[in-house]
Amino acid sequence: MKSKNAIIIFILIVTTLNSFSQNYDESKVGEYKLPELLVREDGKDVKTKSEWEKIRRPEIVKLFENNVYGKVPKDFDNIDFKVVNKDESAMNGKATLKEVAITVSRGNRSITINLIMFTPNKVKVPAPMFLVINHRGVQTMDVSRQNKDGFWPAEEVIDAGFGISGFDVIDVSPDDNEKFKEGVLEVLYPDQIKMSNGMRGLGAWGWGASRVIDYFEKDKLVDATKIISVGHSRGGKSSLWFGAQDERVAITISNESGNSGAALSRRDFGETVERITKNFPYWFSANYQQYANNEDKLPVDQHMLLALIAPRAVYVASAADDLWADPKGQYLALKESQPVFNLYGIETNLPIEMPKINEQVIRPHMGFHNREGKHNMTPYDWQQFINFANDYFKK
Ligand code: GTR
Repeated sequence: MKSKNAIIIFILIVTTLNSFSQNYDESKVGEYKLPELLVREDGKDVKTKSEWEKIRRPEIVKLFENNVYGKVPKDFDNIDFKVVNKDESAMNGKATLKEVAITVSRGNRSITINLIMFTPNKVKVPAPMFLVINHRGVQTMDVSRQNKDGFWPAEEVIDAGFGISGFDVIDVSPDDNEKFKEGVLEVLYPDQIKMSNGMRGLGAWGWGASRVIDYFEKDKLVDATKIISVGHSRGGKSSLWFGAQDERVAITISNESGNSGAALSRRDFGETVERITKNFPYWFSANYQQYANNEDKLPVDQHMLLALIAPRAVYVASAADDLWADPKGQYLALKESQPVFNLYGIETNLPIEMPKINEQVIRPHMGFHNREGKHNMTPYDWQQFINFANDYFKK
């Protein structure tokens, strides 16, 4: 009897492990059919940018809201900006540091986002600004610059003539399965929590980034027409959803965002919707759960998210050893988003094959690289972002 039980338990364990096993074998990816980007829900083809903007784009935004990330609420009563620290000779005089408390209220309740920003002193016009949706903790953005973290290489960015900024996502929605509600959800938008298409972690972080742009629009040191959103991994997923919606973002950058970010969900390689919704349910609206192991039923795929960013610019970064995030699936999604850019007359023309490791591809309004090495955001990645932004803003 005992041995029979042991066998049953063993079989159960093996089946559970198997149902979670990840595919890393290109020959086992299998066939998949992506949802049509340019066919409207009424079956008609989208042939012009006006049909895209008036009909198909809003349809796709709604599909992502209702099935993946939840709808981001827009209303609040007041927003207040307070510069709590300013140093015009930061980084030995080459930058201005500001720490800004951004307080947003609805009714008599409020939350505060603590923005950290450096702008280059050598730039006499308002500076283009990188904005990082940062889930790695405020210590990665040390204002004293004692700790120089390659994740947020402020000196290099300043030397290149750009501003760099960021906020810790904990101010908006803690990155935690239990605590994610403590922040904007419980304080400002409690209704969202009950809604099956309510905003969750990734959407909330983007909501916070939008409030930061509200501030940038008032700061003369910042060129608010040149905001570059950056996020790594989970932050990259958030950056894409944010950049797709907030049209004040000029360039949206996703660094190794992988599943439910820049990678195609239907491509069975690396992380899956099943894994991500099990491990991180609080990043997504409750409705997303139904697509676990059921990706073919998703009415969207991630190329459509990238396409929502058009005609503004999108940049997708990968790392060669980061197979969990499926570098090839990210490149394919970028390629599949091209028809929408082309509707605007933008000749994106990405190469058919994924570029070689460490070979950056810059095309009009679109860029990609696949860095050697592991899952991380590094000064090398930042150098590619700067190259791309320089090229894009020159036009
Ligand atoms: C992983 C998760 C990925 C990615 C990553 C990260 O555990 O499966 O989707 O978001 O975390 O944020 O570093």
